[in-house]
Amino acid sequence: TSDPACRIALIGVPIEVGTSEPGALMGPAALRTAGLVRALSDLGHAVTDHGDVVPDEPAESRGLAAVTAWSRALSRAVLAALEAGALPLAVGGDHSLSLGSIDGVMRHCASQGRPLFVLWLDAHADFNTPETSPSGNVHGMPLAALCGEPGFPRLFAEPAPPPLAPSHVHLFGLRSIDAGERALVTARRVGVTDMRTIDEFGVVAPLRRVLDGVSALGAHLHVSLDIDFLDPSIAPGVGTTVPGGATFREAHLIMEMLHDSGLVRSLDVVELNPFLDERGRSARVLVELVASLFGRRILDRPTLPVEAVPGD
Ligand code: EXY
Ligand code: MN
Ligand code: MN
Ligand code: MN
Repeated sequence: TSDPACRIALIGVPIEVGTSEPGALMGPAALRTAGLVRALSDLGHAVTDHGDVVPDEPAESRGLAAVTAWSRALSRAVLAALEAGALPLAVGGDHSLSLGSIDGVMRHCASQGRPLFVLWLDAHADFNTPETSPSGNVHGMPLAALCGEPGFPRLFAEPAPPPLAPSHVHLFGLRSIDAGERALVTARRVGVTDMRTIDEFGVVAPLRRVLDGVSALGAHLHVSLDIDFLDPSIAPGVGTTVPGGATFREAHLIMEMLHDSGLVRSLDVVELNPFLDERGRSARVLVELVASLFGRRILDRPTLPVEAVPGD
């Protein structure tokens, strides 16, 4: 997203069957109401709002079968956007939508012979399997499924792309992980920058290392932004808040660094629950963060190099 203007395919995904807290299905509408399209077009981008995805079969109650109906339809929409040269922006809806968005991205990258790297901005690891999950909620499982862990029958349309390499996944902002997924994240050597690391080193050095790795790989960078990555004091509109999240400026700095890297080729914005929000506050924070990722700056001139900052 470093080029001054890009073509953005906005895809609404009003899914909430991956969670047990109703309300995330209103997420896409809330983000549109909060001015997402206008914020991006004001930056010079060509935004096409493709409306909301319709699941392949009528969504059953909850669980994997219901999520599969959504993710297969979303995968096709994301793949079509990438093949048309646009940057897919999938807005949810709960985090199980990433099964569809990243499946579509994986198919595109496989056709291009290009590695994929996933940056997962989230308080959680989302690396549970149906066996390890304490809740049975699929929104806590997408990365395990995408990385090929057993227990997810017929999730992806055949022929399924090769699974995501766990070493090409980086969890950023982690502060809540279950025992079963902790064992998997460790065993599979998934990249992690948890909140303790951010407390000690800030966001810049850890994120710079991740981006240098993505650049060295020549990879397509997919960013999956779960609103619960933010501290609940700035984004209360989510069903899975965890205290001690990223501050407003830490989150903007991450978005600005992602923009400046020019590596981001697809994006999910997930888990906004307007039913739990306060007068659209969280929706507006998300729109501002997405605008920073797509190039909104405080000043137009480039940031002064540190040595140029007048010292004493
Ligand atoms: N780890 C818990 C579970 O699997 O149920 C909580 C998961 C929350 C998932 C949200 C989307 O990030
Ligand atoms: Mn998540
Ligand atoms: Mn989360
Ligand atoms: Mn590799």
